[in-house]
Amino acid sequence: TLSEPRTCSLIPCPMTFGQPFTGTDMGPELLMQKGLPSMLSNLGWRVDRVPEVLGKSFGSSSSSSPPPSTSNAKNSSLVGLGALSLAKLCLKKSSSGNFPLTLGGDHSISLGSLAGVLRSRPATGVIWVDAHADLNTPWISESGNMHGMPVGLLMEGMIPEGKKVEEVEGLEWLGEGWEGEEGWPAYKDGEKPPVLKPSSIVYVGLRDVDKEEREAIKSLNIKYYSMYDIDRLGIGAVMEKALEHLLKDDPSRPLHLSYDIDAVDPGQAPATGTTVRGGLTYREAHFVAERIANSGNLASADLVELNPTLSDDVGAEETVDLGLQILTSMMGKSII
Ligand code: Z70
Ligand code: MN
Ligand code: MN
Ligand code: MN
Repeated sequence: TLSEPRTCSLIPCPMTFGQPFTGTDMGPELLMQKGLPSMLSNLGWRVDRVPEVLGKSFGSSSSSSPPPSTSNAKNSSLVGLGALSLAKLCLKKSSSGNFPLTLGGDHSISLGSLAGVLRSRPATGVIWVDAHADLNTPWISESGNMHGMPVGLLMEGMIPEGKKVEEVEGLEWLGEGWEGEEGWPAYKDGEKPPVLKPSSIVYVGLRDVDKEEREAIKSLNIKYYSMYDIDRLGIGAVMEKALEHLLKDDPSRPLHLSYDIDAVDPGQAPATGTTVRGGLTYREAHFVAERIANSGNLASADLVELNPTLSDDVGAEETVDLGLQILTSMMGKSII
């Protein structure tokens, strides 16, 4: 007899405040309109449609501008509030055994999705598919854009001596002294705030990494497969090595896939905020998702940085369609 259908919690999170462009909030609606829920049901998933995380009162990028920044973490109160809302949802949905699938929005939201799944499943390993390392912190970022910080803010060893992540406005919920609120309780009975170990992440697709990020990747010995490595080894060998790195000590470890559409070559994915030439081909982009799905370990995921306003209509449609195909691939669609 077939196993029970699993439940995918589809979570639209149209955040834009982690980067400079409007339009990044249109991703979730376009993916939903194009039929993502029924595509997932056709793959055998029960679909739990979660209402949009940020809500209309959140401050849409078109109608209001965010308060001025007080540190080198631009819009940190809004980014932090959005990430906390998403963290609560991901904590709740993953705790009840669901697969939280977050639709961005810019990549700052992964601070929330990752914090949420790490809190309920601390053993989670992460595959970060991106042109960028997103390993900055407010203390080293050259841009101050928080979509470049979701990994850095959660990574053990990235917060400088004498600094604390909870001192960043909006990120109080990541500090040991957090008093707790509905959906995101205080840390007690020895529980520590969610944190990611350097050995628990693998990068795939890197090709635009800042100097301080590069130094941190080397000094923390973080596993990465850049576009150079993909050219040298082929995407097949890269994915075997990436999975081996994360699963060698615990073959049943849950995995989180954070997929930034800018990992894909701008020829296939032009509608995103930061295009970098020389990215994943159309097939490589699919294969990454297919191979991770095939591991049987994938337990949560994000797809981020679609921005249909940053290209012509054809490019926007191609990018959204590619996003849908990557999503169905990671959720188990196979070619044959
Ligand atoms: C740079 C920064 C980034 C995405 C750009 C770029 C980060 N390292 N991430 N586009 N998706 O500003 O921190
Ligand atoms: Mn990114
Ligand atoms: Mn990126
Ligand atoms: Mn730079």
